[in-house]
Amino acid sequence: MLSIGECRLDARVVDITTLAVDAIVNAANTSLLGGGGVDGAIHRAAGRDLLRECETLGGCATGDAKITAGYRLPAKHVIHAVGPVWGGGGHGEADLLASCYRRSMALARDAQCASIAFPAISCGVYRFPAQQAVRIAVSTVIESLQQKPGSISRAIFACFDDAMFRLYESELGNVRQAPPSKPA
Ligand code: AR6
Repeated sequence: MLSIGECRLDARVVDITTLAVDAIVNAANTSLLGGGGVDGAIHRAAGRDLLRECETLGGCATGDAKITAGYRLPAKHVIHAVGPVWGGGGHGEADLLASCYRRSMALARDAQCASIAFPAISCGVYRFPAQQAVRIAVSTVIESLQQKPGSISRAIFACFDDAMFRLYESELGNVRQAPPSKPA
């Protein structure tokens, strides 16, 4: 557990579709029309109405995100973020991944969410190296909280397996030991 201002951050091994938070983030693709991995699990759990709303959104650019209702999920909203496909690191992948977390935090704040849960965006089918992705996820969420704390008082990094959980725990531990300085 790490506290940044009024917000508590932690990592958990959990199926993100079971979390009763204000917003869960989906690792979507540019079509926003579903797929495998966490995207497939979210669409299955939310039901067809989620797909119907997604069909009205006109897709989403890589690095951006769009928000919908959560339908049959315990979460109130789904924030569909489109991570980059890893192509070796020379194609702006790190910036695009950071942008997903920044945009997701902004949409959650705009919707007055108090709690948000993230999967490890791009770390599955899109093959982003997990350790680097975890560093980007943690540092970008912290930066967003510091710059515009807004309504968010709880951020969860939902991990599908123990290996990913250990990476988040280690990164959150690094931040606890050397807290980032507040922006001026
Ligand atoms: N809860 C939490 N994490 C999960 C869950 C779950 N239920 N299921 C998988 N993960 P991926 P990507 C983890 O492949 O790499 C889809 O087809 C998983 O172990 O879901 O961004 C989309 O439509 C991994 O650590 O997303 C896109 O086409 C992480 O979530 C494409 O895959 C992300 O893995 C996006 O690929």
